[in-house]
Amino acid sequence: MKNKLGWPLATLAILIFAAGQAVAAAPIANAAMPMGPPTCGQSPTELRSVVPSPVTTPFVDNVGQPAVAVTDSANHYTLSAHMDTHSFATGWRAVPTMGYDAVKVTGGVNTVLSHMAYLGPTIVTKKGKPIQVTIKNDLPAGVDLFPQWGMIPQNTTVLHRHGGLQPALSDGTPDQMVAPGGGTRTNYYPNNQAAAPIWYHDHADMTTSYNVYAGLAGYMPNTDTLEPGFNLPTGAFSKAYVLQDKSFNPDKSLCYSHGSPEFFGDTPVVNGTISPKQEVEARKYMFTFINGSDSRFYNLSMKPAEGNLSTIAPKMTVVGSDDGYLFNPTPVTSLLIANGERYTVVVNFKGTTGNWVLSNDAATPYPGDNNGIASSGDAGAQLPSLMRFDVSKRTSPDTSDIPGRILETNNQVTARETLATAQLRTVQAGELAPGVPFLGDAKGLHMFHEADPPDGVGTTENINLGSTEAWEMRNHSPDTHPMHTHLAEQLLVGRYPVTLWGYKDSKTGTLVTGPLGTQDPVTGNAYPVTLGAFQAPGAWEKGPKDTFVAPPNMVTVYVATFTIPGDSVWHCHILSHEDMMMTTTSPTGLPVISDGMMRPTHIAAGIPQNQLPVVRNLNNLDKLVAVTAGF
Ligand SMILES: [Cu+2]
Repeated sequence: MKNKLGWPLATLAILIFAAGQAVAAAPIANAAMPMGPPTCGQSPTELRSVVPSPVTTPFVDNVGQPAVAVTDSANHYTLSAHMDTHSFATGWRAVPTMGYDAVKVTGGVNTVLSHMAYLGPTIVTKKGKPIQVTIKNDLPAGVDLFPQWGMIPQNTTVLHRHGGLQPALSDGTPDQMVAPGGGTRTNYYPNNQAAAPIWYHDHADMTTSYNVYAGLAGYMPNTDTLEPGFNLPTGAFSKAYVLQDKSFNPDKSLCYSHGSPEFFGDTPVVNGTISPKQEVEARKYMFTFINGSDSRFYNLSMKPAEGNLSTIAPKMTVVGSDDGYLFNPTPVTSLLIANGERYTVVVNFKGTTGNWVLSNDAATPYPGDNNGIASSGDAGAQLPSLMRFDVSKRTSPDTSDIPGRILETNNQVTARETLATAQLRTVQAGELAPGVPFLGDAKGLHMFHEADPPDGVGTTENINLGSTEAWEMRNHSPDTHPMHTHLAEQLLVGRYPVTLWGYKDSKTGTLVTGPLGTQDPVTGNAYPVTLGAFQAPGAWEKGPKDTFVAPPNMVTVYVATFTIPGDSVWHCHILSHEDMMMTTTSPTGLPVISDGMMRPTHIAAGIPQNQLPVVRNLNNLDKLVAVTAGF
């Protein structure tokens, strides 16, 4: 989206509807909320913080690692989603947040086993060892942490395990809501999958962005018996970092102003601490980066801190992504990580001295108008420095390694090899009005809730159980969207640039073509009319994944075999896009409600797919993606 919104009132009228029908748990507009100038963070029309957060000296506090979750019975955890208070920096008072505690419940009373006032404890799972996790919603109903938001949340919660291959009923889809005031739901995780940096986070219908911002997210890596053989850095030399951006009120409490339709904070927070530092020895470390931000992409690199004259920069090698290890670990000098993505990176500080800043130069919103690099033209605030690594001498030999190849159970078949049997499905992303993104199928853009206007099409992604599908995501919106599919390990096939879009005029039947934004005015449908040459994935994004960077003016193709029956979702992982919960954003001040970039999936045996062509190979994919058969 652009920083200035020009909302046609007719469009607003389409988008505004009663929260009663299919969305009973949706938050309600806070009529008492004053519509004056914002008291913190973003304004309705500015993605930069118009009221900057209080400043703090960076790189003072040490970054922590989340507590490790303790079971309350054999192979069972209970996570209590609760309100708490947390200090984001030394000298800052503890302010209201949400977190998950691992608890044991006896007679309705929680005994805290692993405490987290913000974020959640780390649950380490093992391949072949199933666990159950009960989510207990100890949030109070109707208590609003962020009045700037203009909505009164219901404080329902959903526990979603992102990247896990679990039964659909244990997945944590937006409709699997748990009521506040002590409601529970138990999810079963079979852990029949390779070692992977899985994470968990809230997925409540239309309030995911609110709940994750408040703190409802945690790390849940799966391990297997192959992993120790890779000889990567482990133990104290392996760390996980949840990267987030926040805004704060003058009183140091969290500000969530939800500018439209993205949120960009002006303060970097890693594992719940503002601009922290990490002491490291001059050796190899394995870092898992989790983008737990609402809307911000990060383009990570290591830059010398002020005064550091060392000329040997720490070397970054990507060894893993969302759902497992890369077959070919790949050195990078910078690494783009979009919302919901995880990358596991070995950083070698050997030979370096002094302090190094984990830096970021990603545009906000991404990709902006400077090829993804932050520029003065960005609508959102920039965060050039996230945290600092302070290098000291090695205290013991570094016997870890970066293997030339990593042989895992889920990384030896390439995306191209899967095309032999894959069937091609078309999906698309576009905007129905400027700044109002939606997802759709080959025919047009749709809303999530079945009864919703304007089309009420229900589920369009009906998938035959056991089949392999390549999805071509036609993104004719101005933003890059991180596209996430639940319950499937996917691989990136590649991308095609689009130079001309088009649609068939419903009255004349003729083909209308034009640049980005050219689309059927009624359905929002757009076909790629002119395609550039196929672009192979970056070496770092060839591993097992579940979330893909889908740039504008591109057809991004990713492939998966769907092995889990049931109902789930695919969506954009910009949390404000999947929620599309905007209030203070429209010039009229009216609430705008719709899960804009959320779509259902239905996976079952025996669904005929004769309409989906078999891809066979890359040459044929070129032809199929270029086909304008719809005209
Ligand atoms: Cu999006």
